[in-house]
Amino acid sequence: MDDAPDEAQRDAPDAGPDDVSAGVPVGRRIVLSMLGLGALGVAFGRPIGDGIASITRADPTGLSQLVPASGGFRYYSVVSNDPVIPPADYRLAVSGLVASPREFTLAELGGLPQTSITRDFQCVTGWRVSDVAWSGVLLRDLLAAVAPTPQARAVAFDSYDGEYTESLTLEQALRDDMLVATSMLGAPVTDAHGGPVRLFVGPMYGYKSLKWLSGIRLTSQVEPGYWEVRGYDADAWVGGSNGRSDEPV
Ligand SMILES: Nc1nc2c(c(=O)[nH]1)N[C@H]1C(S)=C(S)[C@@H](COP(=O)(O)O)O[C@H]1N2
Ligand SMILES: [Mo]
Repeated sequence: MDDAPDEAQRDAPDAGPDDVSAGVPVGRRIVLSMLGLGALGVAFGRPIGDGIASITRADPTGLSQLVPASGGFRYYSVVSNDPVIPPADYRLAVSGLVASPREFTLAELGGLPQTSITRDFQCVTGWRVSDVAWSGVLLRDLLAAVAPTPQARAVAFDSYDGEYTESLTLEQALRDDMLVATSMLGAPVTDAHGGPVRLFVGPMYGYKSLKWLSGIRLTSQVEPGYWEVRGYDADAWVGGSNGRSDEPV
């Protein structure tokens, strides 16, 4: 998985701890993020539109890399204050084009059929973690519980961080490698990794796997997600999108 310097610098669902070595303080990077693409285009001396602004922040504590449970993952967030959701307070709202909209508690998710998947996890910027174990509820089992209407063609996902969004076509969402994950790396999903519940979109780049999942909405068409409105592919197949040639996962 080579990661050309060019790619690493210009991009986006990245900017993990490596950015710290560039010597740009976190506060400064957040300011740049607010200025948007133009500012970064200038900062990196590139034409606007050539790359996509990146502004996931580094873990300010620097601790995430030291936590063994991180297992090679880098830590990403587009907000500066990540949600911390006590498991007892967690709710997942499923709404939109469904016959039976409802909310699920964590216990209710645990009462649905459980599925485990082990697969490599690949970020579009090049890093990959081998054989990551996930478990939770298959998205299609959850959707079956709310009965999408015939008008439903896509699924939109919202995060408790209030910023990040993702989406899938309904056809993609019904695959057997799309998980509403409550466990990752053999333990409950940690706060940093988007717990208590995050999405795991098996065959696609990491940016599809939204953290701190708050809502699932059935829609009539795909709503481009956070990184997709910033130029990344909505159909983010590993090795078959974003101009990359990674080995599929
Ligand atoms: N809410 C939210 N989900 C997110 C992101 C994010 O910034 N915010 N980053 C995405 C990207 S680009 C990747 S590679 C993975 C990283 O997961 P991790 O932070 O658990 O390593 O989360 C994805 N889900
Ligand atoms: Mo990513």
